[in-house]
Amino acid sequence: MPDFDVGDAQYVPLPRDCLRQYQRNFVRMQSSANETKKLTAVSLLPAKLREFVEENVRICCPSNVQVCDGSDAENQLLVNKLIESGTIVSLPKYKNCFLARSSVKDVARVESRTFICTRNRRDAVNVPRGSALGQMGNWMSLEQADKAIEERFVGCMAGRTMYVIPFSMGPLNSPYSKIGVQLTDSAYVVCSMRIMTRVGTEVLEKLNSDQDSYFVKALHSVGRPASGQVEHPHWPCDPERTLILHKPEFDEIVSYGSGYGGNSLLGKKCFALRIGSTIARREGWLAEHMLILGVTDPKGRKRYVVAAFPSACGKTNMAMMRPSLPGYKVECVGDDIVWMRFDQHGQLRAINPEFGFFGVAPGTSGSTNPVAMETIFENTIFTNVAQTSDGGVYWEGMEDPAPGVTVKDWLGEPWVPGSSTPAAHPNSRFCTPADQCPIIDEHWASPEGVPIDAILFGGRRPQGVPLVYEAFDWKHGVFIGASMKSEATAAAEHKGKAIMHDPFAMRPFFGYNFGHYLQHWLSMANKANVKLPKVYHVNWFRKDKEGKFMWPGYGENSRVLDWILRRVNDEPNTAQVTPIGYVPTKESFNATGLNVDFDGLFSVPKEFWTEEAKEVANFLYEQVDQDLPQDIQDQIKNLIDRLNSYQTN
Ligand code: OXD
Ligand code: MN
Repeated sequence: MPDFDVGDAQYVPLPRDCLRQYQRNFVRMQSSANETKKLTAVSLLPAKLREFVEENVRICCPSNVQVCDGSDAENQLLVNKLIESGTIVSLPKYKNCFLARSSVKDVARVESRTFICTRNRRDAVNVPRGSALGQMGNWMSLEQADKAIEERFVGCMAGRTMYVIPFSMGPLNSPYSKIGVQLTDSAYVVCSMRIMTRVGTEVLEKLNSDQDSYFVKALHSVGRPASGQVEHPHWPCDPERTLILHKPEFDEIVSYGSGYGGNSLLGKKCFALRIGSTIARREGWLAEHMLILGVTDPKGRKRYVVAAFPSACGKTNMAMMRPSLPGYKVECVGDDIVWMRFDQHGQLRAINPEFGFFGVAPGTSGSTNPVAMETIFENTIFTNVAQTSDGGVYWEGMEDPAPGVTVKDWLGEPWVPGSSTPAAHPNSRFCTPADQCPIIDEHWASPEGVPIDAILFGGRRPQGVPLVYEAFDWKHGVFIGASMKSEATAAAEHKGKAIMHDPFAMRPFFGYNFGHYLQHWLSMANKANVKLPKVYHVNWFRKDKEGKFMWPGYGENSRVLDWILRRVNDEPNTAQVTPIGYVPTKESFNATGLNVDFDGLFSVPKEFWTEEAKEVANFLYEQVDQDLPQDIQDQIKNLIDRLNSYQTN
């Protein structure tokens, strides 16, 4: 049984002249190629790419095909078109910034409609024990996927332009990078992909020069409701039939029905994480949901760390941190995704495969993330934030608008401070070029990546979890990643604040069976002569008995980085052993000038952890069952044993 019944959704009737229309297009493509001999003429595309385009033109029946060259001129034409159609409005308060309002039914990633499609279910997802429901991804058979695609895509682009977006994940000159081509009928997606990835003719040139012209195939349509009723003409979508499919065996992505974020900007979650993790497994590296930052201490020693937090848990804030500790400097390499591998010297190296930031807007302010506020008011597409009458944007957390300035909420309705509904949607976003970040690291686009010395895992844990602790070794670190949990956020369709398991912050992004993924992480230790980085768990969100946050967070998190650097630099007397890992000694953690409850922040309550260990063990045994690696089973046992003999005072 597939995880989702694609059902007998009505077929969208094939426009009668679809095939004829395709033939006309084809003739036009040929003649335009002859006239211009442009790299972007369909008939001059590398053979495999041309085949991919033509096959989908035949299915989707667009009235036009445009191969994107990534130029400013092309972008300007698309922006004009989007303004004309009412999809975006210009924000004259800033330079080259725009606001889009999506359909209310298309505001976040839809995890329940996201599938990994393989011949064998067990290749794609962990197979839970008994009748338990799988929590880490959904599987669909290849046959079901093909049926679902046919039901949705035939004729779906009639009357629209099909854009062909050649893009690179990672710098074009990096051996770690990969090329993708996205076909889409959304100009908004083209403009956003141009911010988030490296788009253009250089990618086509690379494809042309490569022997096998390898690229990941990504097909996207905002769709067309079967009823024919497009509810929100400025933002066509088909929420009833939205599907996001991945076929790792073919390195293919097919996304239908949504124009929003990770559902439609296919370089990001679909390619860089889901398909990326399957490629990484094949090739022996890691594709992860992590930020990358460089941190320099007062002695001028620089280290790079990566950190995995679930969506909307502050990765962007951390990646752009302004350290409160004097003499420290943080520089940003990336805020969401990392591709990393051990080099020939055994050093773990990472690249940021993205080119922009797709950050959550609400909560971003001069006090929480001043660097982001210096980054995002140029060349940015905002989506679902509120709009001010002086041509700017507004969201929760931002300074109140100046007197006399009025606000329209994300739905375009008048809004005043203190209203019962939010001004901006909780998952509203800014899409902004990374190189505008004033603290972008000088090596952020280095083809060889940056050397990584520490891996952090973290989540929103109101109870029981210390501010920071260190794994005893690599295997224990992998177990800590597997045990990650966090309060649900607005980045996907979940409601409320339930604490959810989110192993490695990858729960929505695994491209293959989580048990195999654990084995892959464990196998890094078997590579010859590798320098395994230290692994940490951090939690900025612990609350006291009154429900108040115990840690100020943001720039003060530099104190945690300071301790991590001491550990990485092998400073003596910096750690004490607890059953869950090493926590800082009081002397080694710089809390000078802060009024915090050190003992409370670092306590490891026996009762809480005994429950936690049981719950994590149940989760892992139930979810991963036969594929749970022996090393992880041993880690569970070791933790329980350590807790049993734990004496608290
Ligand atoms: C994101 C997410 O958009 O994780 O980065 O949802
Ligand atoms: Mn993310």
